[in-house]
Amino acid sequence: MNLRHDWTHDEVAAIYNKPVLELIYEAASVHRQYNDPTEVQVSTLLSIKTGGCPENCSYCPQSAHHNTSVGAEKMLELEEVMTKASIAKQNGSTRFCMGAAWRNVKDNKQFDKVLNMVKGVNSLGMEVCCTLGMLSKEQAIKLRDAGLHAYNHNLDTSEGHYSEIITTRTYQDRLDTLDHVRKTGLNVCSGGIIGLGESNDDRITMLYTLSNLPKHPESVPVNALVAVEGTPLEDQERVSVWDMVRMIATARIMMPQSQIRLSAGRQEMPITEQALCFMAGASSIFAGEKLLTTPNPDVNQDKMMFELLGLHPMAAFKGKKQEMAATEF
Ligand code: SAM
Ligand code: DTB
Ligand code: SF4
Repeated sequence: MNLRHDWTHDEVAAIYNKPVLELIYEAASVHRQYNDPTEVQVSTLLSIKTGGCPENCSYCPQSAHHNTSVGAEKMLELEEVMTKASIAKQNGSTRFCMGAAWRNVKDNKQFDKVLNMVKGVNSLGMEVCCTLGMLSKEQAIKLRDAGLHAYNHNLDTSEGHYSEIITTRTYQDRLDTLDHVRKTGLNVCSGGIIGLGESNDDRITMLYTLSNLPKHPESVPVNALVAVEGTPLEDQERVSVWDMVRMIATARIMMPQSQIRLSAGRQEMPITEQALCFMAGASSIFAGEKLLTTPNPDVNQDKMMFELLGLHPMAAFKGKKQEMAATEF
């Protein structure tokens, strides 16, 4: 089916601003045309290198610029990562995403260690994802050859709002890394955060940018800000479920074959709110009691929610088939 890469800003705004129940209905219909709405891709996150990050992202508890309870830690050892990945697999996750609080990847021993972790987790039959900051094409190739399935690198907000949130890098830096990842043949995971003080127009512009990339990101995380004490955004109000629903539904309509991931913020959301997000086209979650550094619902809570809502976890590498179809743009 036809995937569009020529959405106009006005079209996106018209979708985002529809009466919310109409928007949910439309997104739910599109979701059913392209995907099995009872399947949810379950991914587990692990912070393999926590804290002390030189970047000044104002939402992030791991930035060395902010005084939070998250300190700089040493990189995890391979053994610990393998144990965590096996547990995640036993608990129904088919994707394992390793995060490092780095500005960018450097060609050093630490990167060699990450490459070994990628090999190890890949050997468990899980989809391996990494989020390590900026990346060159050569580094992306090394990750791909080690068995990486996807690379996460979020645009986070609109280009216009970016400098209000981060000043240690530019939006173009972000787009360049996404280009390196895409050209290497890796799957792209890229989305954003709402609740940073951005306007609706910033949200619309971010979705416009994501959907007009040469190929839609295979996964699009929609994070609600987790306001962490000690960060400049500590006093931001919790985002309303209707804002999450509008983001998810608009992303679903514009990028119908992508996994739209209901990401950070679930800890504060009752099942009724999460159900609205699934209805609006969310098709993936992060599972496990911790995201990178902040709490998330535990696996038993999610098992209960899946039972209640009639959802079930998606098999690994199912997205692969969808990607083949998605190349016909
Ligand atoms: N350092 C790498 C980078 O920034 O690309 C990778 C790790 S970074 C923590 C990954 C993503 O986590 C960020 O792009 C951001 O979208 C999300 N994130 C970080 N702190 C968050 C928070 N407090 N609330 C919601 N999302 C957050
Ligand atoms: C994404 O978009 N959200 C995840 C993952 N990609 C790496 C990270 C959320 C982090 C929330 C704050 C924390 O736990 O430190
Ligand atoms: Fe560093 Fe990533 Fe956090 Fe920004 S979001 S401070 S780059 S860990």
